[in-house]
Amino acid sequence: MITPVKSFPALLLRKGSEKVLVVADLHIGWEVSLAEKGIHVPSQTERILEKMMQAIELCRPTSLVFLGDVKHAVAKVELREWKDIPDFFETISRKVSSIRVIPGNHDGSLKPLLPKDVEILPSKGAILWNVGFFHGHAWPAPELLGCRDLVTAHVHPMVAFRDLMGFRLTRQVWVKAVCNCEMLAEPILKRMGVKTDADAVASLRKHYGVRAKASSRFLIMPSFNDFLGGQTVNKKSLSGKGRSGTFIGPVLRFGSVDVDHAETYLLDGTFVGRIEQLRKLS
Ligand SMILES: [Mn+2]
Repeated sequence: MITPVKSFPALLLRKGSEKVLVVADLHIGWEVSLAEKGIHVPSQTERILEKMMQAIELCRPTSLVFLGDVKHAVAKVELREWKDIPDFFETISRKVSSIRVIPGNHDGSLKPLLPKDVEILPSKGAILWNVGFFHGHAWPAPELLGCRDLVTAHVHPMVAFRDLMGFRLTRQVWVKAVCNCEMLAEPILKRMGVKTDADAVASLRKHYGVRAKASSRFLIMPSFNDFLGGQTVNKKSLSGKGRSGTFIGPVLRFGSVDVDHAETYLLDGTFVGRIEQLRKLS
């Protein structure tokens, strides 16, 4: 069973006595990269850690999964991250029995910053209890196309509203959509260097033993770090067939996710509306 944690950008998976807490897009060190541009924001690491401890306190998970972009600097390691990231993981590792990381596009050279017992899973994603998790910056592994539930991040989804005065309000949201995984068989096999027959779905079954689902539930997680910008999912320019190309991440760009009918929810669980309806308000 997967449930969003009320008022937190976090997901809880339960199976028997085991509980896995999933969070994404912490972007630790984001403010350091701003400082280089002359913009000074106090370090957010303390705040993120505090919020993380609150979520752990509330859910009491047995393990944690980070769904990508733990840190911010893409390839190199910023001086500050050398201290912040190990400290962060040392503190939370005392509260759970295991920590796993599915790397995102910002997680180059993350490994040396993590305690030894933190497991790094493939960046193509992983299946935990039949739920497929991948960060979203790259194509997922072929195996994930057979999952009834897919969870991704990377977009830092938000909705925007404009009032009569022209004031713009943005809020972080969960996006719940339907994904046609059959459509993804061809580009993913191609990416894997597998020659496909006319029927990519059949090729996927032949080469990987995976039956692609025609309608999987597709959940996009809000970023755990609320100090970041994100993609406004109800932007007018992201509407219409063939326009999904402006979404970030190959799966969303490919048009296999029904964005128009996707539902958005605030962190407290309030249903905001379907993306299609919300476009007139952006
Ligand atoms: Mn990302």
